[in-house]
Amino acid sequence: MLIRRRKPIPSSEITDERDYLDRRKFLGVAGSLGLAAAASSILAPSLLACTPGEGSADTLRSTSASGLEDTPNSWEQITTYNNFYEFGTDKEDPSRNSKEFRTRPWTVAVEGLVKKPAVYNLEDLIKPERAEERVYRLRCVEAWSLVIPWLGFPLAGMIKRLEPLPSAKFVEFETIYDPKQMPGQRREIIPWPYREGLRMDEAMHPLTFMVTGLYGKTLPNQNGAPLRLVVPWKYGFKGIKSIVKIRFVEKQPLNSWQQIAPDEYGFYANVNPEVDHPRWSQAKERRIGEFKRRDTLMFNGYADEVASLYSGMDLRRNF
Ligand SMILES: Nc1nc2c(c(=O)[nH]1)N[C@H]1C(S)=C(S)[C@@H](COP(=O)(O)O)O[C@H]1N2
Ligand SMILES: [Mo]
Repeated sequence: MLIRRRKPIPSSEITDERDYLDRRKFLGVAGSLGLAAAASSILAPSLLACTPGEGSADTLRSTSASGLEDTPNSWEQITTYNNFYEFGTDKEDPSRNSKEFRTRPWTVAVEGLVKKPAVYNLEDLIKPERAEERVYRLRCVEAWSLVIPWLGFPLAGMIKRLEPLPSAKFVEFETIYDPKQMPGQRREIIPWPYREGLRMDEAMHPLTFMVTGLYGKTLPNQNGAPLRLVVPWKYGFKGIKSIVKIRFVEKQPLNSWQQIAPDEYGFYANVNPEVDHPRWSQAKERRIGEFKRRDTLMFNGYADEVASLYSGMDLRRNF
């Protein structure tokens, strides 16, 4: 699971990545916030390379609190070491098998306890959102981690526009089911389609992010194009990819991994070094590209921002 084969890095990608890091260094801390706000359109993320912008106080707080001290992993690492079982279970499978995956046209069905249910064209759904960059740590339940410069927008704004009813206590997400395009779905690896869920206050938290890009570019298919969720204080499996359905519900939904192995995977899946997976410790992790293991941090290092969501809850029971 931790074996990583090194492949030659295409020169086009080296250039992009170095440009990106240089830009950050040159602009300093404020600069990367400028960069964060510079994407004037999610659908044309390349614009962000040349358009300066100003960062809001919001971006500033959440970005600086959320991983700027970490050096992002390389484009190569982020796009070839993936979990996306729809395209196979080996880490290299998603990058190999998702090349032809069609992400346009793309619709997202909004259903359930909400005032504006509809099948939205992706473009219409995300058009009102302002793109920004967030450098987040991703901690996989398999005890490895990556640092990823995502491009996207907070889920909260989108939810507000959709106007959930007061009875909506949770939000559920589904990945596309398309075995013709997704070889993994031709086998019963897990019950398809992949499902995830969040409590409404988790979904509305300012760190919770809908992702449409990576390193200032359009999201590669293997990372969950065209639209995926990222919840940085939770194990990576909460970050459902290639979303086609968002449903507002009253009762706590069942997520795929919980459905498969309820003793091993819970609904909350908050990163917690003190609660071991039944088959391995969660106390440490290996950052991809490093040899020495790091300590895993409570809530993946985002405790200051999110611990209050769980005050009074027994996090050993609600794992
Ligand atoms: N639809 C779907 N979403 C998924 C997965 C998956 O297999 N299918 N794997 C999850 C897991 S276990 C992790 S760690 C992250 C990995 O995201 P990345 O490949 O972009 O780093 O995606 C999550 N989202
Ligand atoms: Mo994971």
